[in-house]
Amino acid sequence: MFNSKEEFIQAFSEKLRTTIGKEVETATEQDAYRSLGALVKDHINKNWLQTNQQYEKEQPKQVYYFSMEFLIGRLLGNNLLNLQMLSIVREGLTDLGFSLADLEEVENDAGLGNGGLGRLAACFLDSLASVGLPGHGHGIRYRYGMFDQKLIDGYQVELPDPWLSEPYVWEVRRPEDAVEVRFGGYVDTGVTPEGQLTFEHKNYEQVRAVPYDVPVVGYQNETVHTLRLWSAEATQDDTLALAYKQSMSGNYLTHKRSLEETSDFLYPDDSHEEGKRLRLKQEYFLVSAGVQSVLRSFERMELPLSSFPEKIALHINDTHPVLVIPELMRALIDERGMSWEDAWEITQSSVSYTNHTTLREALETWPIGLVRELLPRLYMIIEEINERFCQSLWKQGPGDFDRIAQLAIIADGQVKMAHLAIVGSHSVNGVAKLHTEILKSREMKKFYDVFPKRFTNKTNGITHRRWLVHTNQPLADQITEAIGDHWITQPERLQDLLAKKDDSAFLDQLGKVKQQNKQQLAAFIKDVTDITVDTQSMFDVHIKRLHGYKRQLLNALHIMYLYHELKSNPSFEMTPRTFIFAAKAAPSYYFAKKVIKLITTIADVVNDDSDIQGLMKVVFLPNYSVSMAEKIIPGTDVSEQISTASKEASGTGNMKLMMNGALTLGTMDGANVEIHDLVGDDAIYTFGLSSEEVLHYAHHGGYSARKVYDSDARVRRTVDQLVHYSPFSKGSTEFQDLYDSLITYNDEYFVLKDFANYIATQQRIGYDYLQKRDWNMKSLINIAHSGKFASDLTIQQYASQIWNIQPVNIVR
Ligand code: 26V
Repeated sequence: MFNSKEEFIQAFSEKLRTTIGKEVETATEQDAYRSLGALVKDHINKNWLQTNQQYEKEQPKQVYYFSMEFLIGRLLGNNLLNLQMLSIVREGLTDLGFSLADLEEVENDAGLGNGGLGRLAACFLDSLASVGLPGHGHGIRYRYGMFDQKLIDGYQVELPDPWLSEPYVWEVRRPEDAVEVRFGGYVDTGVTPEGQLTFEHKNYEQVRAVPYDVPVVGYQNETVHTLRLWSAEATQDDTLALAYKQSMSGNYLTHKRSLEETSDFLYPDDSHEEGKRLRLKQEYFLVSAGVQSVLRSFERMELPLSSFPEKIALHINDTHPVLVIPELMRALIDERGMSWEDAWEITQSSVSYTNHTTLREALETWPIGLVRELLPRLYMIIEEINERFCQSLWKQGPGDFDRIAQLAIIADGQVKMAHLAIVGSHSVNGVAKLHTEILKSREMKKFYDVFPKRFTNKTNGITHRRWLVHTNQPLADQITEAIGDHWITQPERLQDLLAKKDDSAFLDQLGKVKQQNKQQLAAFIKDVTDITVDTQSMFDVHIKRLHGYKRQLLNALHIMYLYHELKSNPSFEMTPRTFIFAAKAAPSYYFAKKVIKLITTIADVVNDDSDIQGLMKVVFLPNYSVSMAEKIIPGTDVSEQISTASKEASGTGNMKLMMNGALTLGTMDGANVEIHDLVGDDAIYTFGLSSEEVLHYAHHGGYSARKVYDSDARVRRTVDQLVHYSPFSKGSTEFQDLYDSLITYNDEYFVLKDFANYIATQQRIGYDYLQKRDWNMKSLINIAHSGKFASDLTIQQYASQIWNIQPVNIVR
């Protein structure tokens, strides 16, 4: 480590010479970024090696977190923070004429995820390393991550995200740990002379899985864990290559491409399960490579297989990696000669599963034919698991065919991945209290009745180091000045801030920090969109994936309503507002894309209208990403968390915004409920139907959007602007389908039902915003309670209640 700025400058200049072959004077920002990355990596490597050696020697139980998504974003700043190198590096670079902030911008975001589920995985890895709990990630090294979103004429257009176009400084390719993954072919069943069944997989196609390891650096400890990202390559089988050359000449390249294609793209849709063959191939690719790799490290310990669950926990992030269950069974039975019963015992006691959604259309099911064709041996194993499970159900309730049909893993021509996950694991958890209750009492009730002890809640969390210490340094400094820095390693200590609740000077300062952050955000907005916003106005922020249930449409309709009032009602009073949106829509999600077009249209109309100047601006920031979130969140006043109650499993943006002093305007959904319980009625703005009411309507009917439309003039006036001649529709049919979704198709997400309530709550929040001292006090109450949502705490609950792993102190 560097003890001084001078030492750093010397090491950095030397790195520039040895890696890039340049002197500081001629180095570009790209050069400087790469040398700095390499320098930081040198330091990481020592701890990485040490961590691995100590784990090999002490053999603690370790968790492997399997996830199709790790939305890690940029690593430079976070790694510097965790290595305690931030200030020396910042100052040294400044002396050399570089700015650390600018170098951070050089790094491409690793956008290997869609949204909350992928970001959660990244936060969990950070926390595991930072609290010293032995745990690593297994994921896919997609050649193209989440698509780049461009706006053309206000419409979303998707472009590929070539994040690997520059060398990725953090990864290490480890060809020596490559494994083969097999697809297709058929299974030859035989019997040994001793009467044991054998299964031989034949005529398969083989893909080589090569791991690229990314270090996960703990906060100011010596721990460095591994995020192992698998990349697909054509197998290095020379005989295959030769055969192709001789018999089918040109086809070898096509064949090679088709194998490598496996890890090309992240599927950018997290709302509609499509049953695509390549997606299933990706899932098995991750699972098979990961399970082989875990078994290799286990076998290096030279312990009996029966102790596998004492040394290893396998966690699956949603059902996407659920094939871990049959794959481990296959490895134990076919390749290690174990009995079904023993293999089942090991598998079930090692695997645990998190459910992240109750939306029917997002639940994974795969057509039997596809699974059987692509994964013939795994299909046999799934059939056997299903058979045995259905038999056990029969024993509990003979003759209850309905129940068995509803719980079966294979039914209606489909393999139901959630059923496989519940049956094949020892733990099923939801991601917020409300979500877990809905799983237990409704969506998974029948399973809960069979396995009551298996279900638990683990409310999501976020790493406060990235989302507060790193991205909001002014606020972090103010907190530390007031209560010391213990909160950085013990986030629940943020509660000590409550002592400052009535301290005017402190509250004042909190307001100043927010103001400073808003100015930075305004500069960013200007830079990206050329829109000038008023930093004295209330910054109202709605940032997340675009989904019907997240109700960006409700927010948009409210802006249309305000605009109409401002234009037509001279006595209408309103706190000046800046509405900020950022959201990507799945490329095939027609409705979501229309909502983007509506928001960008509203922005064009409102921002151009001289009557409205000083009162309202609307901004849609294109290409939302982790690094963009880091810029928006510190400057937010109001956090929009307005999902249809019962639909948002947890939310994590709500936690990040709260932690940065924004007040939540939200429904009683997901973790909003827990935010409400913590901060109390006065420091959150809740509105709308309860989850019970929504679920009641969903099951029993009785909601008529048209009745709301007919009876509420404000609803009618606003909704009509979508289709009648208005500044937004300009007489076109552009928004006819949005209108139809509300009126003709009865408003699936209860937008109109909650509209009046939303207007009233927005009015109240606008008024309260002007009471600066009170507002700052509410902001402080939110920050003080946000430590509850630090992922360090969440991960400790997973560790003690699900994985049974203990912390290890790495010493150098
Ligand atoms: C589903 C699918 C299905 C089609 C293929 C691609 C794909 C990719 C992801 C998903 C999962 C959607 C579930 C999800 O992201 N849930 C979110 O999880 C967050 C972390 O627990 C939680 O905060 C959000 O409320 C929840 O919506």
